[in-house]
Amino acid sequence: MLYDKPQTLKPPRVDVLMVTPWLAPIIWDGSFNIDILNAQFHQRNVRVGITVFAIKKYTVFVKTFIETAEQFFMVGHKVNYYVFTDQANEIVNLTLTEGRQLVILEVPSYKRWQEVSMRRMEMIRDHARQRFFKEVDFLVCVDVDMKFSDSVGVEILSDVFGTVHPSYYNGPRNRFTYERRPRSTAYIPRDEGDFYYAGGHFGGTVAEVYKLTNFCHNAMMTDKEKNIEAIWHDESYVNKYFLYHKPTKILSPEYLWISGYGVPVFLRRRRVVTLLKNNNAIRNKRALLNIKSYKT
Ligand code: 4GW
Ligand code: MN
Repeated sequence: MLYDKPQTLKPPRVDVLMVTPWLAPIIWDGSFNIDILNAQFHQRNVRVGITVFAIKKYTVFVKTFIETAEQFFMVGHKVNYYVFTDQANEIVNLTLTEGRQLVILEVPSYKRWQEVSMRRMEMIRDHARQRFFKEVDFLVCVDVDMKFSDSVGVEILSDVFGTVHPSYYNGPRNRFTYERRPRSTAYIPRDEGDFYYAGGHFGGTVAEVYKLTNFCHNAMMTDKEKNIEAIWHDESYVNKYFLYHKPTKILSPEYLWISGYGVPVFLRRRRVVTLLKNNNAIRNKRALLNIKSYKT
């Protein structure tokens, strides 16, 4: 394989941070050569699982999610889609590329939406232990209300990775929306914190994702007994975990961008974008969800 030699005295980019103080790479366009990485991961015959939850009305997001993942997510590698849902019959049957399969996992629903979101940790943990470790090497855990719009490949894979939240990539740490009540296990003091990580995109090896989800679930249960729930639910516990168990790779906001935020110059690609939800239709109990109520 022919490619340009890396240059010791010439970093490919100087407009963004490309490595953390604990030497974890931060993944931006221009910071990696995907051909080299693909060759390395093909040699290892890597298998990737992507977990996504479609509970209650969120089943409506699955089609776009999988269709765009077929186009952009880990193209050329083995992929298992793990769709956790309370309504298996609502999941559309899509034709997938060779080497890729859809696994539907029936799970319970919860009454409060905060709990729907938070219980993902327990369910990922339990399935990691029961089956994921036999079937895949890495897990990528994402929200379902998003679509892929540019390539997301093996450059994201590492022992344990998190994603910089698109709303807080540039602020001071004391303004991050960490949990600030010392009573909560998710508490982070104002003078600590590296990044504000998004709850909607993290991953790693099955063993590391097991540790992360187990920590978060246990922390939530401790708080539940104390009648306290962290301000941003599962995201607050992910941030606490990553403060004291540093990620080995960090994804830039290219990997989770909010449609409607515009495109700052440093953002050369938008690989994953959130969908604009019609929050009334999707969140209102009585409203019948119209398939056109979200924009792609
Ligand atoms: C308010 O009424 C709701 S419902 C907030 C989240 C809800 C929800 C979330 C749901 O009813 N069903 C569901 O499957 N989820 C899952 O949790 C889904 O995978 C979703 O992407 C994830 C996080 O919720 P979210 O995407 O609505 O959270 P944000 O707006 O912070 O991205
Ligand atoms: Mn979301």
